[in-house]
Amino acid sequence: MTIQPDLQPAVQHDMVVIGAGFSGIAMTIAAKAAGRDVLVLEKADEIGGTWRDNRYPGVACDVESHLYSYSFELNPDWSRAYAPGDEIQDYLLYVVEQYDVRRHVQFGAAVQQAWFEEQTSRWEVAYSTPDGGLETVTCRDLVLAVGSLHVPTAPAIPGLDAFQGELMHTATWVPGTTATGKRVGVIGTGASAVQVIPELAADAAALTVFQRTPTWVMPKNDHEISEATSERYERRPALMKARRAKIRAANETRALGFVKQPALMKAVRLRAMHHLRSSVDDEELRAQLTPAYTLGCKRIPLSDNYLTALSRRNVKLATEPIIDAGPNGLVTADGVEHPLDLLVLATGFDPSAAWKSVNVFGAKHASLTQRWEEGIDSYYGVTVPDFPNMFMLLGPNAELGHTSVLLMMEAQVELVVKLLAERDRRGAKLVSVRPEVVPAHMAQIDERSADTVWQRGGCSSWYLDKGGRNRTLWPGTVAEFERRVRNPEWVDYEFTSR
Ligand code: N01
Repeated sequence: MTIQPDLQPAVQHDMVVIGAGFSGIAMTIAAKAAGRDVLVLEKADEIGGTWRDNRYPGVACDVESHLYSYSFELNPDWSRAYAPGDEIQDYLLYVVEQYDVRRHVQFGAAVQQAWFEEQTSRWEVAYSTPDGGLETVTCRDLVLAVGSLHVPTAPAIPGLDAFQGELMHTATWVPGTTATGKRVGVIGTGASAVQVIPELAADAAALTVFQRTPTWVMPKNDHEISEATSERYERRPALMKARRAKIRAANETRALGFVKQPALMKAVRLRAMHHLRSSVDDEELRAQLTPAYTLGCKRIPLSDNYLTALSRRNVKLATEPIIDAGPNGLVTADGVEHPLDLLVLATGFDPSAAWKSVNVFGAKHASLTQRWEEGIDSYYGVTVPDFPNMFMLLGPNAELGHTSVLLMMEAQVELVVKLLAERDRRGAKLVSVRPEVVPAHMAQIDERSADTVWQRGGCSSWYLDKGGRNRTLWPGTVAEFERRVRNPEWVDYEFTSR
C-alpha cells in the first residue's frame, strides 16, 4: 500500500539521496560535480551515519586510517594508524564543508516510503519531520545510501524490559555514561564488544562479559602517527598514496585467503593462537576464549587489549546462556544471578531491517521488501530489476570483511554517475538493470560463496541470510569488483523512454 501524494505539488529534484553517511556524502559530491541538483534526506540532526551514532568508549575503525578515507580527499593528519571514531566524524564534517554538501541536506527527514510514479517516470519520496508532519519530494533518480549496519539488534531475553539499571546498545550509547565504580555487563563478543570491553574494564568495579561464541582476535599494532610523518604526507602526497596502496595490498592478500581458504589462513590462525597465548595466562580462560569455528568465518576483530582485559581481576567471563533478566540484572543457565548497574548490548545489527526501513515500491508497485522476502538479489549491490532510476550503495554482496568498504562504495558511486550520463546521452528517461542479467549474477555469487569460509567455517554471522547463503559480502577481490563496476557493459542495462 503506497502513501498517496498530497494535493500540494511536491518539490522536485534531479536526485534524492537517502542518508548522509560516508556513502550519501560521496554520492552527493559526485552528483554535484556532474551538474545534478541533489537533496539528501537524513533522519538525524547531523551527518555521519555510523560515526555519528557509534559513540561508545573505544570506538574506532579497524581498517587503517589512510585506507579508510575518501580517495579524493586523503587526510595527512590522522593521529593514529587506526583512527578513533570521533576523528573520523571530524574528517567527515571537514569533507562536508570542503565540498559544500551541508546545504543539500535536509535533517530530521525520516523517509517513510518511496514509490515510482509510472505516469511521470519520477520517484516520490515521503518523509516525516520532527514536528510530526509528512512531506513529499519528487526526483528523477533515487539513491539509497542507508548503510546496512544502522538498525541495532536487541537480544530476546525474557524480562529485559524490567531491568532498572542503565541499558544501552553500543550504537545508541548515551553520551556521558561511564563505568566508573559500576557493576557492568556486556553481551556480545563481536567487533564492537572487542572495542568497548577494554575501556569499560579499566573503570568498572566489576565487569561481566556474556560470551555466546568466542571470537578470533588478531593483534592490531595500533600506534600514533608522528607529526613529522603527517608533515611529510602533507608536503608529499605521493608518499601518503603509497602508504594507502601498501595497506590495500596487504588487506587484499588476506582477502584471497578468506575467499579460498588456502594454506595462507593457517599462518594467520597461528598468529591468532599466539596472540591468545601471549595475552592470557590462565589455561581455563584460554580454552573458553578459543573459537571452534574457522578463523575468518566471522569478521576478525583487531585488538591489542581485548584479551588482556579479560584477564583482569575485575573481569569475569560468563559462558552459560543468558536465560532471564530482571530489575537487578541477568540470570544465566547455571542459575547464577549477575547483578548489574549498567548493561551494554554489543549485539550487532540487522542489515535487512535497514533496507526494509525505506519501504520502496518500484515499477508496477513492486515492493523491494516483498521481492527480497523471496530472495535478496541485486546487480553489484547497486541496481535491482523493476526499480528504474534507483540505485543502492553498499547493497547486497558489496560489503567486505577484511578491508575498507569505501573502496567498493566509491566504485559504485562512479557506476551511478556513468549510468546516468549514458542514459542522458541516449536521450532516455530511465535506466535499469535487465531482469535476465541478475539471476546469472546471483548464481555466480552463490557458486563463488559455496566453498568460502563464511559459509563453510562453522559459524553464524550477519553475513548470511536465513538460508545460510552469503548475501552481504563480495566473494572476490576489491580489484575485481572495481574492474567490473567501474567499466559497465551497457548491454546489461536497459535505457527506455517511457
Ligand atoms: O556485532 P556482531 P558488532 N545472547 O553481530 C552476540 C562492523 N563494525 O556490532 O557470535 C548472547 O559482529 C553475538 O554472539 P554470536 C563490522 O562490520 C566495524 O560487534 O552470534 N550474545 C556476537 O558476539 C562488524 O562485523 C567496526 O554467538 C548475543 C555479538 O553479540 C559489524 O559492525 C567496529 C545475543 C554481535 O556481534 C557488527 O559488529 C565495530 C544473545 N541473545 C563494528 N545476540 C570497525 O572497526 C547477539 N549476541 C570498522
